[in-house]
Amino acid sequence: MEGKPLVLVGVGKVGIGIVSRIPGSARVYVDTDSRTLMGLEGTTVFIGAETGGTGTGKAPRKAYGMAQQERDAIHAALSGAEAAIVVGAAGGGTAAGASAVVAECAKEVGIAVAVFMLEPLGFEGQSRLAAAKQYLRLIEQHADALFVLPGKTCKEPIETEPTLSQRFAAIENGLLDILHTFRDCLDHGLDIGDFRALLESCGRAQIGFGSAKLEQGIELAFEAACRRSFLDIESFRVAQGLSLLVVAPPELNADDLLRVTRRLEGLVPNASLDTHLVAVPGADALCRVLVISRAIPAEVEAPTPDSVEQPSDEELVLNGVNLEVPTYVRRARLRML
Ligand SMILES: Nc1nc2c(ncn2[C@@H]2O[C@H](COP(=O)(O)OP(=O)(O)OP(=O)(O)O)[C@@H](O)[C@H]2O)c(=O)[nH]1
Ligand SMILES: [Mg+2]
Repeated sequence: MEGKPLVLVGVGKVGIGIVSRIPGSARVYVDTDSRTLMGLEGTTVFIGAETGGTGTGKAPRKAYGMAQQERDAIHAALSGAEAAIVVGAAGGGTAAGASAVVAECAKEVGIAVAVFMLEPLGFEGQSRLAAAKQYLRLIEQHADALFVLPGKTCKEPIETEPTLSQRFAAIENGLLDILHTFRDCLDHGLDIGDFRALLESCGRAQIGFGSAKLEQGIELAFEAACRRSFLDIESFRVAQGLSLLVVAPPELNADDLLRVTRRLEGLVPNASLDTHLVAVPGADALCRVLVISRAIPAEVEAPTPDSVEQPSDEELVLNGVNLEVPTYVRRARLRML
């Protein structure tokens, strides 16, 4: 595992495409399709011999069975790491079916494991969504942390309907920001033990990423994490805990950080907040913030295009703080006081 404590695991074509864009990490690629495994830097695990190496044709059950046959290879690819982050698109047969097996194998070799699954988009149909949800429940049984990323993020332009490729790019870039930040946290001093403990406390969770220049202040990055990403701040209400990860230059103003943590604590008086600060030197470095809503009930899912309702002009006001309203949250007529 190249001596790296964190291993990124791409499962299926989309998961592999995303993980292959995070250089500097230990990477494992799992697929039933032999073509997507060609020319990758990292460890490949081919699980598709039974279907002739041509994928599953969107059949998670087949992928689940084939991954079970390759458990030894999956164990071998993961062993040596301390934590794994598994990435895939739940609308794909391979990602939906094999990710649960990968998560189970990770636990068997003693690794903390988080799974990031992209939800199918609304137009892919109810049966695809239902199959994805079924396998997400299976993944949840094995993974320490499960982040289901909605098919829409607020990074899309609000005034125009995005094209399909813009929508995919927004989702992928949002996830890449999160994965880069995790990697940088570990590369710059976050204890792997703390990272493991964080993942192990997540359960079903949501995550938001925001960034701002040092001179703009950490609060701006925090607000962006709450309004422009995969985080529905309604989940704060039901989360059993919140985590704040801050990656910033050492010149970060301590009072500004205190103000952010006070704001978060004010938002969730009944949930515990744990904060991790990682200082990264660099004159032009950004302040980056990850906000994680931990241990939320499964029924509080991040909104998807399917759940989008009539647009409304309501503003989101939380404990007197206007966080601006993400498009999808506004459309879901969310109002929190
Ligand atoms: N982010 C992103 N998602 C995509 C893209 N194309 C398709 N998707 C989504 O990904 C799902 C398909 O995932 P894949 O990774 O191709 O499937 P797979 O895991 O390889 O599974 P198989 O069905 O066995 O090929 C679709 O249901 C879409 O929701 C893309 O370019 N980017
Ligand atoms: Mg495929």
